[in-house]
Amino acid sequence: MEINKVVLRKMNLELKSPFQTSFGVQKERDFMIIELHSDNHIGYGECVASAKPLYSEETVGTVELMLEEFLIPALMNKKDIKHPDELSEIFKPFRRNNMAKAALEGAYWDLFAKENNIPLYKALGGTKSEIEVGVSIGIQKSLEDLIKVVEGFVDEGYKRIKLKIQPGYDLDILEGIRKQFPNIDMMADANSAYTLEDIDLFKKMDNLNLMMIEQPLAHDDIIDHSKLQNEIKSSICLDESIHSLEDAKKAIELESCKIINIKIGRVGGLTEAKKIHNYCESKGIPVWCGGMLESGIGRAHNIAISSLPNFTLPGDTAASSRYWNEDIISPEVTVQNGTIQLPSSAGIGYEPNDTLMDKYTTSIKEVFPKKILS
Ligand code: OSB
Ligand code: MG
Repeated sequence: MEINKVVLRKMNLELKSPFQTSFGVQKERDFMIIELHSDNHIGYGECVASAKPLYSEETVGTVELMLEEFLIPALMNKKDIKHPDELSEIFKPFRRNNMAKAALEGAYWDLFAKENNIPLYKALGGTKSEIEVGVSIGIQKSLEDLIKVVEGFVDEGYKRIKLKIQPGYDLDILEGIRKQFPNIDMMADANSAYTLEDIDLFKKMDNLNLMMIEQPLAHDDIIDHSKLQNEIKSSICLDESIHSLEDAKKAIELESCKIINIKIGRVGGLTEAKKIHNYCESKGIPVWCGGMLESGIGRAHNIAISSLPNFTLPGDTAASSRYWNEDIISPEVTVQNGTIQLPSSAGIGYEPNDTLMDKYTTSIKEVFPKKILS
């Protein structure tokens, strides 16, 4: 598979409504798209790093540097690649920077699937023809506002509602929603806002029939999560703490969680995501695919990986219309009765719209072949 051009685009999309978590408010999404060009096809990858290092240490700026100085040269210098699973080995000497690695690997997977004329989900070993999806709802000004937002998404058919929580906006809010919606599948996501001192708060949440509590404690912890999991009935799901198969193995061994949220960017790519999926399957740990407020390109990769059999819980891969006034792909991602149909065309299965891509591109550069300007 001959790659003859690599293009990096910085892009900006405005969210339909601000998204507030315990680590900040996002009104717009800055992200990067990688294009890998062959003679006949373009493979697309989205980098999920944000403008600021609040969810993880990576940013749009750090991924640009990593890609240009290390990852793209390493890929282009490797001549005899037969399968995209080899990319994670090529990138392994470079520590961390998982979102940068995942973006480039994702573009390669898309190109590989297109060259072989198969849908990406089949190239990954996916077995489902549709996936179930939930929605992640940011912190609102009041319980009344939140009830209205939840109602809208429940009416749209989403299979599970995730509520962001933070100290001072937690138990009362969850109780209020549970009272209003006694039968919905619901969960909470704290994005690391609590410590073990809050253990009584989590014990009280045991009465609310939550599907799980996502990442209650520190972003880099699995020890305190194990202590907490031991003390509460609700399942803990780890997000921020899991960066690799090794992390997943250790968290499961320590009983730090009963569920894992797999994000392709956080774990360094689709190949590592598959490995975590397979390991969790062997241990009876259900997984689901998290989201990072992706554009349609990143969303398409999330949909593809969610077709693997142990993605048994609804993911955060909501419809394009949940985030954007116009998404950059056609068709847009649509959700019917809380499900998304896997696209059947080759690669990611959604075509980036050139006009909209250009409209939301803030800068673009060809990084291979390197142009020497004298
Ligand atoms: O913790 O899952 C998270 C968005 C940005 C960063 C972290 C998270 C999230 C979400 C939204 O919860 C997921 C989505 O709808 O894309
Ligand atoms: Mg999360």
